[in-house]
Amino acid sequence: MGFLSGKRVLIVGLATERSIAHGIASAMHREGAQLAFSYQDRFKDRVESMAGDFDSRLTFEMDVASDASIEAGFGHLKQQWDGLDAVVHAVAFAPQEALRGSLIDSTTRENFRIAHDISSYSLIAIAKQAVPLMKDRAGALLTMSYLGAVRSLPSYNVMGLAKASLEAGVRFLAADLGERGIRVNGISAGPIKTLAAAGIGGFRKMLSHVAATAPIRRNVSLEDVGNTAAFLCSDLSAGITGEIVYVDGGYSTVGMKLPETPET
Ligand code: 0WE
Repeated sequence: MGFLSGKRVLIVGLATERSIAHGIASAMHREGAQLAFSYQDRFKDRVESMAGDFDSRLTFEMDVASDASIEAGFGHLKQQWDGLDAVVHAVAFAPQEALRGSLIDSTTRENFRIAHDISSYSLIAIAKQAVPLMKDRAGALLTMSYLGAVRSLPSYNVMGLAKASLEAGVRFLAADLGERGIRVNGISAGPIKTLAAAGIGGFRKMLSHVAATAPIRRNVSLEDVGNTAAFLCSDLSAGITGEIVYVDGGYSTVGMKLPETPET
């Protein structure tokens, strides 16, 4: 029996087989969870097919930028499920032009608004709909963050500010929802080559720098993140809430590393 058997989990943010949401779905399916998936309109066919691989036929369109669409999505979910145990929020977006050059040059009032709306507010908007369905069910909310929330990094720019806001949201939601038995956590993953990362200049160099520097001397995999996500949505983590768990091979814990030089 898997450690998520009998749990009903909604996954928001599946787009391709390289999505972090796909790694999370695989681990949760392996541990016996029943899965539902929301998708962005353009990924409908792909998500329906991937859902099938996880024995799920519960898929629906949901645009996290629209309250009406989130309401409609949960309306659809409620027709099939009378309750919900966990939601995985694996969605982020900033306009492409915000993710290059310097913060001051690339950030506008509008791309700041969009980044914070899609990447941070959407967790709260989803929580509003999910919480009533978690009544009497030891619920869990999980989101995805990145080191740029707490450190400056090249090009991540306004997404760093949005992730800082998202991480604060995890703590405030955890405080709000704890008395209802709902836990709220985030995973701060090391860089992974997803569709969202594909268009980013210098991404390959970032991956090789992290692999060379991190204590585990490799990049993290979708499986690494998926296993931690499954744990954080399960009763195995009943004592953990308001937390950001780093799944980065220890990269963020290193203060300095010298290049490998042969000993003489
Ligand atoms: O959070 C992310 C990616 C988020 C993301 C990616 C895109 C690319 C396409 C948000 N919005 C967009 N908008 C687009 O138009 N990561 C942690 C991956 C990532 O993104 C970076 C990184 C890393 C790592 C952007 C710049 C520098 C490093």
